Amino acid sequence: MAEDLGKIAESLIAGKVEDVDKMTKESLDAGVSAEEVLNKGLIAGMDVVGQRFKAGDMFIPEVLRSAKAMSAGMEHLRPALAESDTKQAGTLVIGTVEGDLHDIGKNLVGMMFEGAGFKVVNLGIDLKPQVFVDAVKEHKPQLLGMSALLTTTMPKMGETINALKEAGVRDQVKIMVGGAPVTEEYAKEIGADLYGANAASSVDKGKAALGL
Ligand code: B1M
Repeated sequence: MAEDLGKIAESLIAGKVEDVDKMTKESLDAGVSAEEVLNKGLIAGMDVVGQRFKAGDMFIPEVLRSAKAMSAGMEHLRPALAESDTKQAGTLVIGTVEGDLHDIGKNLVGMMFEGAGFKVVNLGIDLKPQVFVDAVKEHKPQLLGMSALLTTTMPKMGETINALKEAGVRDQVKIMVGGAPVTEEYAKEIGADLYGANAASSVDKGKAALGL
């Protein structure tokens, strides 16, 4: 079975969307857990894509195919990851900050929160601070999550927190930030309440912060 997960990773690296789609479903049907398919198949493949992209061995069109393959696989995991006995632990509003188009990690975090019984409002990508402010006013979430994958877009998280303060709604929510370049120290520096290193630990931290 480990071989099959390796094949999912290889197909993801090669950008074979249909193969990843099919093999992910087959693995789940064969009884492999969603967490294993995610970590040993999809994320393992995307880690390699990241390394090759950095090294200049892969280019944007190829990375986009791999991202599409990852999203196709994740859709099969959604029901398992979002399966929950707990109803309505609270509401999470989540989005990727302005200037940033990366959404795979943010979507994964959202799915995991769904699995923990949260109502999740996924705002999308490239979001101006005002969009987060409006969403807090509209949805009155207990948690607000911001994702940034680029060092150049990380400061937008701090700008958004300032916009929430100016709008007088900062104290209504716990703010969680995350994404590959974000650190615990950075989260503190910009005045976020919580830092999420990965999807699973983000859920644990979010629940603990709300006393759940
Ligand atoms: Co981009 N990209 N990319 N990219 N891309 C990175 C981030 C990069 C590290 C690649 C590299 O050089 N090694 C690099 C950033 C360098 C930096 O700033 N330090 C980079 C670059 C440079 C760029 C462009 C600038 C390239 C260019 O145009 N020259 C460009 C920018 C576009 C833009 O946003 N304006 C760009 C474009 C793209 C694509 C569009 C091609 C594609 C994104 C497609 C999509 O998302 N739909 C893409 C991809 C796929 C990547 C890599 C390869 C993979 C990201 C990913 O999905 N990882 C990435 C390399 C890497 O990260 N190693 C890279 C899998 C995902 C599950 O992990 O997103 O880290 P991740 O999420 C994790 C945690 O971070 C955390 O939990 C998740 C699950 O465990 N987490 C949170 C994330 N958000 C959270 C929020 C939370 C809590 C936890 O609370 C709210």
